[in-house]
Amino acid sequence: MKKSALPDSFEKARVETGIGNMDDQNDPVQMVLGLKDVRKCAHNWKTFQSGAEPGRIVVPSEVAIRKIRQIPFEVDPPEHKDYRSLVEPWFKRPLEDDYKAALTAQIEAIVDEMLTKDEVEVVEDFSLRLQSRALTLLLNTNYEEALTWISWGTHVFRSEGEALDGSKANILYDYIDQQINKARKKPGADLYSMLLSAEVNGKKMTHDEVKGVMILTFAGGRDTVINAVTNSIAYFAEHPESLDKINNEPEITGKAVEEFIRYFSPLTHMGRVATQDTQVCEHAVKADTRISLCWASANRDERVFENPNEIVLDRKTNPHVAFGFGTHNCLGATHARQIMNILLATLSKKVKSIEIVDHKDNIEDLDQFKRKVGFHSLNVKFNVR
Ligand code: EMZ
Repeated sequence: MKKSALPDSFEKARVETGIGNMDDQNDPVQMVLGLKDVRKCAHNWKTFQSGAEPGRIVVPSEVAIRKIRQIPFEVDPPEHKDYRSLVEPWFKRPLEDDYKAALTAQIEAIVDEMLTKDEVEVVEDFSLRLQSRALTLLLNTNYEEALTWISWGTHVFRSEGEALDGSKANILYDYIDQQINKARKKPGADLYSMLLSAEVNGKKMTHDEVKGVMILTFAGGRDTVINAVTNSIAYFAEHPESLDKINNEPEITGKAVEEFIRYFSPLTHMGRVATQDTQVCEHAVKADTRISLCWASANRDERVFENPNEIVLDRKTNPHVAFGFGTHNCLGATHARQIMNILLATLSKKVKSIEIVDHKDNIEDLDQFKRKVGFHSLNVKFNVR
């Protein structure tokens, strides 16, 4: 098997029952595996809520390390909409020309730097730095802040080998407190200041509400973006003809981005809490228990995708749910797509081939399922075009 392959761990369960079961810190999860069922449950926010105890809809649950509600992600309609419409225009800024130009400059610089090295460890030296620097654009904050964020490593709530790490989470929370207080004293053009000056339903947001938006911004797009970027590099290493194809047919770049994101599905699943006794795929779901919407499985659903386990760069119809589905679809998707678009364009323009020297897989433990999500480390050599 190719090193860049991410096998579908859910096929058997999806085909046989449509449901997978996992225990998570004694709060079990029934995983919904088929695309149609995932969509149906995502749509049904009254029965499957996001506004449960903070941290509980995340799998693994973050209730032990987080008391603050992430906003708008852990809020249900109708309040959800008030927050979402406030932050939405800000998170669409990646479509603006200035933003694109700045992001392109960042990505070209880091690719150029990689081309001068004998060997690169992609996760730390490339993806983490790229993600952190790009985040300064999303927050509209100083470029130097990226150095602090890089020092936190690839996940803000987890350290290597540990599921969840409360003391690590506290570093993020303290940092955000400080930044909010700074912005309150001296407002600027950054996201903190925008949130502090905004009103939701005629009221200023509280410190903890601003903090909730910021925690989501830092946590939601961290390991997900890092895995997407790293997995792209691994794929190109083993499919150099894809670099040529995108270079020769740049118009397919957008399609290739969607296909990578479908195949990688950087966020395996997201939970919901049932508000009443109900059923999914003829399985009973009791009130106050959890289900998860398994994007990674849905994106390999053989009833929807032809050759689901293959990357087809210019796949025609691609109704993937890697960014979620319905009211809560990913707020950071515009930024993530822009990163991937520019990354693919830059690599295909500048890089001829990539050699994998060494690698260590990152396998997510989902109880009865083990899923490769990317790499703990990936050593490569970039060759200039
Ligand atoms: C949460 C989640 C959001 C969670 C869209 O995903 O991402 C996870 O990586 C975080 O741990 O807190 O933000």
